[in-house]
Amino acid sequence: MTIAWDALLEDEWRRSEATVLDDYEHLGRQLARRGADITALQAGAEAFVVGLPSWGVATGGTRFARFPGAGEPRNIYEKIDDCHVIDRLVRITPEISLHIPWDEPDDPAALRTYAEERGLALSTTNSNTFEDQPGQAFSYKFGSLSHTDPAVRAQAVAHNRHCIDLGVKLGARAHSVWIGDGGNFPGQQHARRALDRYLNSLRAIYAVLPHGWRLFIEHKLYEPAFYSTVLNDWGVSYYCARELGPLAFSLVDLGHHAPNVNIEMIVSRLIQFGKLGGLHFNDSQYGDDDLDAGSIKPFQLFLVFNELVDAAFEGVAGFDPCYMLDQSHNVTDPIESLMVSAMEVQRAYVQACLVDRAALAEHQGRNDAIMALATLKQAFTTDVSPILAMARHARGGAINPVAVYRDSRYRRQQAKDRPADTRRAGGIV
Ligand code: RM4
Ligand code: MN
Ligand code: MN
Repeated sequence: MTIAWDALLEDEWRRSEATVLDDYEHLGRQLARRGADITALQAGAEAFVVGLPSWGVATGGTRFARFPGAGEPRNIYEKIDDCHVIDRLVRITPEISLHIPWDEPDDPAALRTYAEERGLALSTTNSNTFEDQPGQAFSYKFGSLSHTDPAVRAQAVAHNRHCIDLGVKLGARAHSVWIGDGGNFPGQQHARRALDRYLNSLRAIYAVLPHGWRLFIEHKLYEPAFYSTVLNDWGVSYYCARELGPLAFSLVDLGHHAPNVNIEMIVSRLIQFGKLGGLHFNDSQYGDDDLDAGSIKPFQLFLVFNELVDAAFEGVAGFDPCYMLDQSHNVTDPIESLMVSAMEVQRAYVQACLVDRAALAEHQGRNDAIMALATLKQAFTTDVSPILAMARHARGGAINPVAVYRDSRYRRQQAKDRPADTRRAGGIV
C-alpha cells in the first residue's frame, strides 16, 4: 500500500493554516521591531540541509541488548524508503550517509537511481573497520588502520579504498573514517607508534581520493577502547588532517568528547584553522549516548551553530562544513527521532541566524559580559517554530511531521510488509 502523503499534507494544512499564519505574522512583527526580516530567516531555513545516517533508521541498541522495532528496514533500499519518508515531511534531509559494508549494494548504479528518484543523494560513505565481517582474512580485534600487523592495516586500507570507489559510483563527495583502534590497558600500545601507523594508513587512503572529494576523520575520546584511543581528540585529528593535506578535514561528533568539554570552542578552532569538515549531530548526557539532537543540551547546540553561522556571516575562506545526524535509537521510532532531530538542528541554525552580530561585537569590545550573553540569549529564547513550520510548508512538507507520520500509519504498514529478518546482524552503533 502506498501512503497518500499529498492528501495527508493538504488535510493538515487545511486544519492548521489559520493558526500557523497567525503565529508567523505575530513573530514577523516581533522580529521586525528587532530589525530582523522573517522572510530572510525563512529562506535560510528552507535552504538548510542536514544529512541522515542510513544506520539510524533501524533500532540501534546498547552494549547489553537490542530491542528491534516492528517494520524495521532490512536492507539499504528499505532504509532509503524510510529516509524518503523523513525528507518528505521535514524537507531538509535530502542527503544520506552510507555505512559500508552494512549498505553494500549489489548494483551501485541501481541504488543511486533509486535514491535519486526519491530526491535523495548518497553523499558520504563511512568505512567500518571496527567489527569483523564474515569471510574477512584478518581480525580487527586489536585494531585496524593502526594495527601492529601490516597485513591487517593493508586490509583496512583496501576496505576504505573500496568505499571510495563505491562512493564514486554512488555520486558521493566525501569519505568518513572512524576507527575503534586503541588500547584497553596501560602499556598495551605504544602511543606514538600507533598514531604513526594510523597516519601512514590514512596517507594510503588519501592518495586515492578523487578530485572534488573530501576525507573526514572523526575523533572519539574512548569506546570501544577504554584506556587509550588512537584518534582521541580534536588536536590529534587536526594534526592528522594537516599532515594529510588540503582534502583532509576533522569531523566533530558531538558525543565524542569528555563531559563538560566546550565543543563550540573546538568547532571555532577547527574553523579558524581551515579544517572543519563537518559535524555529526546527536546529544548526550554522559558519553557517546547518541540521543536525539537537542534533547539534552539545546543551548550547546545553539552555541555550536552560533560559531558556524558566525563563520558563514564573516565569509571565512574554505568554510563549507557538512552537517549530518549520527544517532542511535533504542526506545523511539527511528523515523520520528530523526525528524525531530533534523528540526532541532534547523531550529538551532535559525536561532543562530537571529543573533545580532553587530551588537555582540560591540559588547565584546567593551567587555560587557552581561550584554554579550543577553544578546545570545535573546536569539536562543526566541521561539522560531513558526519559521520552521512555514519553511516546511513552502517546500511541500508538514507543519507537524510527527503527527502526519503517525496519521499515515506508515510503521504499521511496514510491520506487515517487512517481516523481521532474523539473519539481520545487530546494529549496535
Ligand atoms: C561511531 C561513530 C561513527 C559511526 C559509527 C556507527 O561511534 O560515531 O560516526 O559511523 O559509530
Ligand atoms: Mn559519528
Ligand atoms: Mn558515535
